[in-house]
Amino acid sequence: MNCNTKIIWSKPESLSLIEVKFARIAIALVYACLAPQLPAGSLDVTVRDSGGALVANAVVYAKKSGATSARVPKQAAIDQRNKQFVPYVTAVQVGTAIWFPNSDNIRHHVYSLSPAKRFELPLYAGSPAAPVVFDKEGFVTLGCNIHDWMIAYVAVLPTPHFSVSDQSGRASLRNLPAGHYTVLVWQPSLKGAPERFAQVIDLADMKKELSFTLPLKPDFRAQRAPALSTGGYP
Ligand SMILES: [Cu+2]
Repeated sequence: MNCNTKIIWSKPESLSLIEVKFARIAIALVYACLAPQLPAGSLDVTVRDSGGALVANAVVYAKKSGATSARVPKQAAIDQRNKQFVPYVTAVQVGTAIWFPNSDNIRHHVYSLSPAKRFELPLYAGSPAAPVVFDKEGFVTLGCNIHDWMIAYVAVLPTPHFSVSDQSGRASLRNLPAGHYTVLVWQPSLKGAPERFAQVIDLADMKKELSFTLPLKPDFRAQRAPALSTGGYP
């Protein structure tokens, strides 16, 4: 915002309605420029399982106390490549539209039976005509009707502050306005609800580090498609 806006004031009785409107906008801009800027903090989180191993694909999200986050229309994409969803875990804010492009040269049939978002995109190639809007908080499991091993997850969150942990179990949240936060972690293999392991922090203009240790179920995911020679699917 340009804070160098100059207001040329004249006697109120000489102002037309349009001039009054402009003067009001200019005053509002000056107030916005003078409003105290809340300092922003950052949060680095490490996620481990009960055995101490670093955990990837964990969704770390922070809910600010007393704040209802504005829903800013956003978009995301989950690709289908080599008969796998990419990425495996996607985190979005409630209201996000997700595209499901199919980069394979075969057709896929994407669906979800999860209460937070039930939908299906019947057999298709290329990109569907429209994205799917995830309009309800929750954790959504995606599958493909043709390829049973294809699975992916969408964490639909009530906050714009989130990150997914990498292979080193690290997730970073940046530019968090100062305040109290409840920090939660969800992972597809998590035993129990994220609230069970929540941590409350007070974040000011600083960098904070947190670690979470979560009980996880064994991950029996098939890592690749069965070979055609062994009677697999096309
Ligand atoms: Cu498929």
